[in-house]
This record gives sequence, C-alpha cells and structure tokens, in this order.
Amino acid sequence: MKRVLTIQDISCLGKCSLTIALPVISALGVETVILPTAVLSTHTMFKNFTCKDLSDQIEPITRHWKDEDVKFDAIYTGYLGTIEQIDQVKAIFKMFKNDGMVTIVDPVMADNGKLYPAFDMDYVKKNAQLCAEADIVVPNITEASFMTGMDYREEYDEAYIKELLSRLNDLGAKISVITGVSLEKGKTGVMGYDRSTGEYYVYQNDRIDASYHGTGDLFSSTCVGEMMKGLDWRDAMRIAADYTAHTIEVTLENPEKPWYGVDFEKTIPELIAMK
Ligand code: PXL
Repeated sequence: MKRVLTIQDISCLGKCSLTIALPVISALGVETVILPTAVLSTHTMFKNFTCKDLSDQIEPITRHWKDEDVKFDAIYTGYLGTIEQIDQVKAIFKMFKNDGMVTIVDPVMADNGKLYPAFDMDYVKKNAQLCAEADIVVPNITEASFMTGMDYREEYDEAYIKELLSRLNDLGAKISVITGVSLEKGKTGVMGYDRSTGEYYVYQNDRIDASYHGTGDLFSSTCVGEMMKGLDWRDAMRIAADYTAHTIEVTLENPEKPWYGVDFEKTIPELIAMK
C-alpha cells in the first residue's frame, strides 16, 4: 500500500485541512500518516477560534519516524501556520527524500484576492520558496499571483493564466497547476503546466455559483489520493475537479444549509468509484 505523509493543521470543527485529507486519502486506499502543525478549535473563518501551535513536536515526531526507518511515497502539505513551520517542512522533505517520493505543496494562504488573516508578504515569499522545492504545486489564482508578483485579476484570459504558470515554473516546481480557473463563461476548473514535456493541461467543468470552505483541501487531497493510486497528474486533477464540483452541488441541496464546510461525507462512496 502506498504511504502518504500529510502536514497541515487540525481544525477540530470546520471540515478542512487534516479532517478532509485523512478521510479522503484513506478512502482512496492509501495509508495516510498525519503530522498536525497546530490544533485549532475551528478554522479561521469562525470568530474567536483557539490555536495551539505544535511546532515543537515536529522535530521529535519526525525523528522518531526516521529512527523507525519509515518511508513515504509522497509528502503533501496544506495550511501551515508560520514561516518557521515552512522551514521545518523543507527539512522534512530533505530528511525523507528517496527516489520516487513525490512532494505536493498546496500553498494555502489566500483566496479571492486577499491573504487569510494570519499571513503577510513574508509568509508569501517563504511559501514561494517551498513551492520551488516541490514536484507539484496547486495554488489558486490569488496564491499564484501573490507568489509571482503578478496583479490579481477577477477578469482574465488564458494568456494571463499562462503567464502565471510560466512564473510559477520559473520559481522551480516541476508541475504547476492553478485551481479555480474559468476560461469560458459558466465554466471553472484547472490549468496546469508540466516542465518536463512543456505541455499545458486544461480541464473545465460547470461552474456552480457557491463558495465553501475546505473545497481547496478536498481538491488537493483527492489529487494526492488519485496520483497514489497510479493515475497520471492530469487524470487526478480531472477527477478532483469533478468530485469537488459534485460535492458542492450536493451540499447546496442540504436543507440545513451548512456554511462552514461541504458534505463530502455523502459523496465519498462516489469518489471511490470515479474514473
Ligand atoms: O481550508 C484551508 C484552511 C485550513 N486550515 C485553517 C484555515 C483554512 C482556511 O481558512 O483557516 C486553519
């Protein structure tokens, strides 16, 4: 069985980061080792959330794994809290590097043109350095524009996304994928660039006019699980885009009108069957 290490926070309530990555990647038949970077009462879109930083646990936990000769097929990082934790993640990439291990970085820090409350431009720069060391990066348009110094645009064309991809490629990642890319009216999806072949990949599905927290994590976790099942990155992105869109649709039908996360629990059986 493939074994993935995922490094991100635990938001105890809120359906994001590890509470999405662990169930989704496990459901896809991949062993999921977790390294929690912090424990929060909720994600940061709630008011008055608590947060216990776990930075001081990262070295002893990973050292123990190294002593036990644990190996990973992939390391996948999501929301990290501080610049220091990004340095710790870089050290973990080095520590567990082996032939064939894939690193996937989702530089979670911003959306809709704005940084999340906890972050500033120093954090952006540091995340760009982490992306430089990754095999695959999956920022949204906002994160990509912050990291590459390009203006964030709500209205754009394919040339703008290609320029973002070219600049992400210059940062150093082998495969760059931008999420939330809408190239036609009523559509949304992803556009990626693979430096080894010089090829672009575009996938668009129907745009649903709703935005929920944790959908980026659902997308990235699905990609990681599907790639570990042996799928090519393009097929993994396509399935992840379809699955995320479907889960948003199902959530919209819920009469309880959940606001803080999507009903992925209802759609996991369909994910397992998706091809
Ligand atoms: O879904 C991304 C995410 C993860 N973890 C925490 C967050 C967010 C987004 O705001 O606040 C703590």
